[in-house]
Amino acid sequence: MPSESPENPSLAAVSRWRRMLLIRRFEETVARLLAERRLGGTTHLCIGQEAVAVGVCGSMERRDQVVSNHRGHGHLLAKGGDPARLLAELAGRVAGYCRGKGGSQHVAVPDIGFMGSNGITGGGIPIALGLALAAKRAKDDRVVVSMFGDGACATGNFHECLNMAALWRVPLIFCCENNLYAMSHPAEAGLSAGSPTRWAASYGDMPVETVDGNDVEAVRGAYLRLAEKVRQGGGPAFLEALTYRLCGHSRSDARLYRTREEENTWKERDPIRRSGEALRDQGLGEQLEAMKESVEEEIAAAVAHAMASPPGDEALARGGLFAPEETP
Ligand SMILES: Cc1ncc(C[n+]2csc(CCOP(=O)(O)OP(=O)(O)O)c2C)c(N)n1
Repeated sequence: MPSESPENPSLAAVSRWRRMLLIRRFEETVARLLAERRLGGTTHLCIGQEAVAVGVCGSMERRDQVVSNHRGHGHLLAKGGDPARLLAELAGRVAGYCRGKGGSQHVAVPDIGFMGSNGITGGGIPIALGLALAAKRAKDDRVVVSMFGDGACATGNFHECLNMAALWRVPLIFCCENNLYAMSHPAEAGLSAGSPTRWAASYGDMPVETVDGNDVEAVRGAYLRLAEKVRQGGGPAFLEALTYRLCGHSRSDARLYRTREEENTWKERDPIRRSGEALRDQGLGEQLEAMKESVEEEIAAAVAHAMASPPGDEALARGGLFAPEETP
């Protein structure tokens, strides 16, 4: 994969396209493995929302930290995660990032600044606030990002944390992936302010941007603008990315709350297709074809690696529950 270099913006854009495709194929593979009962439980896929993951998490510095939500596979992979270790985690195998004990909803990779997915709607927001306060106290120029959906904006956590972040002026970017629904509940019926940004703008003088969340370059641009302000000590910022989940909320969702026509309108705006068309217009079609093949290979290798790893045993399940006692 070409490295992202400011001297070669086209290659960097191709690299972002590849990361989005990797996330899409990863999620499709998870859906298939669930259907084949090779994975257990359920999971929440981010098909259609890849441009937000890559535009935000893929634009963060390695030392920056992100706290994710229940729809977090794309966030982790965009932050530099390895699909093989994430898939092993989902499958409950010891080769997983948390030795298979975290699964989809509680996977964390602090080494790359992925500070955890979270099964509680809005549950990651206070964790991100705490990390941002720690960053401020440490006086480093780390930025923390909190990823959540429109549904999370109706929680107490959201409002308490926006208030405190504005008061304490911590280096935190609130990123709302507004995919128009919280499970089956339309965002317009759940947010009395009409939009999350109207609320956000009322907390201190927080800079707020709304961006087309299906345009990876636009998301990246908006994120970088806000990150610069935040890193320079300007206090928190708020980014709303308008997007759409092209799949069901979770495994058992028959999507009765929305029409197929609406879905088709959003399929036309598929972020991977859009970005691919723009890159082909720039004469980069050949590179994209090569990337497609390498993504298929990477995913096949991830499945082989994950499934070859053994599941944890009872000793593993009982271990790591308590911090080691400190000797005085
Ligand atoms: C406190 C809490 N209430 C309810 C749920 C059940 N639940 C799981 S996902 C979800 C919807 C979240 O919607 P949103 O924040 O918009 O994210 P999206 O699923 O659209 O990505 C709900 C209500 C939960 N996990 N936690």
